[in-house]
Amino acid sequence: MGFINYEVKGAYAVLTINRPEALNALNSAVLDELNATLDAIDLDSVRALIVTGAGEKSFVAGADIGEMSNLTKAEGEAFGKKGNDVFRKLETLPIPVIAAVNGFALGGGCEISMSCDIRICSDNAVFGQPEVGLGITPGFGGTQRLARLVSPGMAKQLIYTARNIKADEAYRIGLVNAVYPQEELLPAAEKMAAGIAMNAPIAVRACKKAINDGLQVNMDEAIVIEEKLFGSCFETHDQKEGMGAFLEKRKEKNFTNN
Ligand code: CO8
Repeated sequence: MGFINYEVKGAYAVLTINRPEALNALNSAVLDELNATLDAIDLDSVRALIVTGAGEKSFVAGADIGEMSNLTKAEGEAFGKKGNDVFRKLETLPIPVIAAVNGFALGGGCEISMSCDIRICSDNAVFGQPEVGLGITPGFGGTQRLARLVSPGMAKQLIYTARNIKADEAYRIGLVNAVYPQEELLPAAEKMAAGIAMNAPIAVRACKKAINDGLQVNMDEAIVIEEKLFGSCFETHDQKEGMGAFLEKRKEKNFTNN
């Protein structure tokens, strides 16, 4: 282990991709370690996750171009699957994930941020899908998630032109929710994570699942997904605690994820 730092801070955790000598580019070893770190998260105690990059220059500058440069077609497809499997694990992690994008988020870096539930960034952040300039397509979900997050036309423009965009444009097109000075980014992410962690985890997780699963189907099916998850919250400790606290005019709540 050495490419991923993982620190639990009370009810949330901070996962830092740590390969600063290559601007945190994702090679196979980084992806393997990221995968193992996600598997090891204690979901009984951690209620939100922040993903960021080491240093003040780069979040993740993409997949490792050196490692990819001599791949065969089959190896290229396998490398794409490797990244997609890890990113999908991140996307479907039961707890909310906040990407604190602290600089370059290019190619696989933009793609990993899009696998998170929420993106906020520093004012020096740069987003882009430069792959067509390298002779490949985005391969870690970029063609799919960018088109779902911003308009399909904007996604196509960014991907076909391989043009990088700065933080203010990423904010304008809805790719990030907020932009902060570098030194305020992590504190803002931690404040958001702590705020999420104060709410009933059972309900927060059900909301994540309802939104993610519901977006994949038509509205008739989507509202049934919501109904079932809504119903699943009842008779739980957290539902009784949340409603009990309101009825008793009590501020403190003891949510247990049960
Ligand atoms: N891969 C490998 N090494 C990298 C990468 C990368 N993506 N990005 C930066 N580095 C390395 C540089 O080679 C350099 O190493 P060294 O010091 O040994 O020469 C070091 O990081 C510092 O980088 P620079 O000197 O280039 O720093 P600059 O400040 O001059 O430039 C940039 C910063 C603009 C971010 C520049 O490094 C750059 O353009 N990087 C590449 C960005 C890019 O094209 N990313 C997309 C890669 S493709 C991709 O992500 C596809 C994902 C899907 C894969 C699917 C597989 C099939």
